[in-house]
Amino acid sequence: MNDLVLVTGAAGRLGGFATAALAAAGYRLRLLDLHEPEDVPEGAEVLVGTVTDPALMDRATEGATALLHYGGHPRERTWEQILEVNIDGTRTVLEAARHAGVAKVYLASSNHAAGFQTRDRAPETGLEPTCPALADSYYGVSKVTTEALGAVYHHRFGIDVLAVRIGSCDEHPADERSLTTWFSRADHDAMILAWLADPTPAYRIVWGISDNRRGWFDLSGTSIPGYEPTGDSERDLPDLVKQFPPRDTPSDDLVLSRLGGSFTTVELGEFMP
Ligand code: 15L
Repeated sequence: MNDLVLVTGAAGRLGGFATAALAAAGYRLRLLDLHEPEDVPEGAEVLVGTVTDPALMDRATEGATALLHYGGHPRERTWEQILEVNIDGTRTVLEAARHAGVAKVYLASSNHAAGFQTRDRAPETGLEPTCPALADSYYGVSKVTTEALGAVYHHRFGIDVLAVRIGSCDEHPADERSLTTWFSRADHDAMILAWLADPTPAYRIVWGISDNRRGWFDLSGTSIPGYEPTGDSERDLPDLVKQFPPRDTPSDDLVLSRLGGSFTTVELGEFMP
């Protein structure tokens, strides 16, 4: 395969998942992060630096047909940090993509763009991926902004943009909430590969959440041809299920009833490890 894919945040967990999946599928890769990723597939090019650097982003996007943008702070930080890296950095990435003619851009949004959505107010058919953004933190605001920037760059310049409201993409989640928001690595990888193979440019916001029995999300129209989530935390995470068996009635604990969990209760701007 000759397509060159740029992955920002390649040294992080999700960037690492994407890198491995893309390498296995035969894509040529360019990886960018603040430091070199631990596992660099043979032949992949590595760039070390920040997504806030326009010159580096121009260099990074040159010749790329697609880019997956995971770079940025992964949890709550001060407003200044979020503004510089997650918000302004994302604009810099999209601007470079536009200049370089990158056709497809995947944006790692997050459930925290809508973290104040609650289970009891979700429709019977589940909360839709395009439900109103109710950010739960400065981090959540940056994800709303990421989605908004993606819309601008799709509608103005025709870039195919997929914004994924990712739940909890962790191979070994440890808390009860993750049984609801879990996104299996297999589903994460399958979504990327199906999206890359879809030739029709669109602007889409989708859930990055598996088909969990405990979920309260509408996963019916994933809108990516060839992708259907197959993970189910109840089946795939038996140890966690043993620790947190199903409840007869849903908990009204804020961390469990609000989509964003502990992000809705942490002090605004406080460092979340
Ligand atoms: C996120 O957006 C974070 O990046 C990740 O670390 C998890 O906290 C996840 O959300 C989640 O809500 O579980």
